[in-house]
Amino acid sequence: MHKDYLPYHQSPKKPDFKPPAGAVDAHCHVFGPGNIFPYAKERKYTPCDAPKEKLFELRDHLGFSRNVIVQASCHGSDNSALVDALQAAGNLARGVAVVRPEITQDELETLHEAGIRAVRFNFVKRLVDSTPKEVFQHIAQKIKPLSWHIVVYFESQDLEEITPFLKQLDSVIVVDHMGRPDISKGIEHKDFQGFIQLLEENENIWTKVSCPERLTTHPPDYSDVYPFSRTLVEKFPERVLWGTDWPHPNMKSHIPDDGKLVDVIPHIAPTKELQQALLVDNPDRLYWK
Ligand code: 0GY
Repeated sequence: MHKDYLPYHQSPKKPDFKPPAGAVDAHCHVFGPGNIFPYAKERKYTPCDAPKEKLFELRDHLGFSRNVIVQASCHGSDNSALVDALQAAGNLARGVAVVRPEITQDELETLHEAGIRAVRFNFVKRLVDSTPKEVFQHIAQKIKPLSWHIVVYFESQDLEEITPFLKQLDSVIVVDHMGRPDISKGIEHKDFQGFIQLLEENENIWTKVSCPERLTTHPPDYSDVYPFSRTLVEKFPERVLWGTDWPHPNMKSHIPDDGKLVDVIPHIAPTKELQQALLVDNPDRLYWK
């Protein structure tokens, strides 16, 4: 672990909000342990180990039933730690992998059997070297027979450049962390309105209303992010997912308390129906059917 790296919270509070039965934390990671699953040579950061046992403990502590574990850039395209966690979780977890364009159909089938249901395309420059769009297109074609979807991670200033590419992809696309809006600009700003328009015009595009801890301008109070998440939940109740983002790689401002993150949910999904869709029905449709 790098000396400036903030490890995850060691004793998160028990949330006041009780998630519905079957609730899914649809964005979290496992890291290492590095002595068994070494970090990738090309990584841009070295995290603290965050092994599967700790993730499953947190899931139970927070009152969740299931996880969607997302391959993070520090493990590159070696999905071994992720697959190991999926195998240990059985039906209680699904995964999002990062794959090389040379991957064979047999290797994809093996990942499917382990519980992988999507690939992730990462455009965030501080996390990965850039991948040509043709390479992503090639991968998008390869996963078609498996009916996987595509998770994309980018920052709001890149939305305009990426939009034509997103429109070419005809599978379901899930945008991480609401496309990382600049909260200080407010929800009326053209960037966030552009993101809403993208979802209005493309019914195959979903988003995760996650990461208030990264987006807020006054941590650890996340209330300035609520209007953004709530707008998306209310406008697109059937195309939103929620996740903790545990173990919160690359946080600089503070260490988030995962229990407090769960307590954000009723502020952004204020009715039982919206909570059921966000936490159970939507992830079920995408990952467990
Ligand atoms: C997240 C966010 C980050 C990191 C990664 O793949 C990753 O390394 O996704 C980040 O630093 O913003 O979703 O975990």
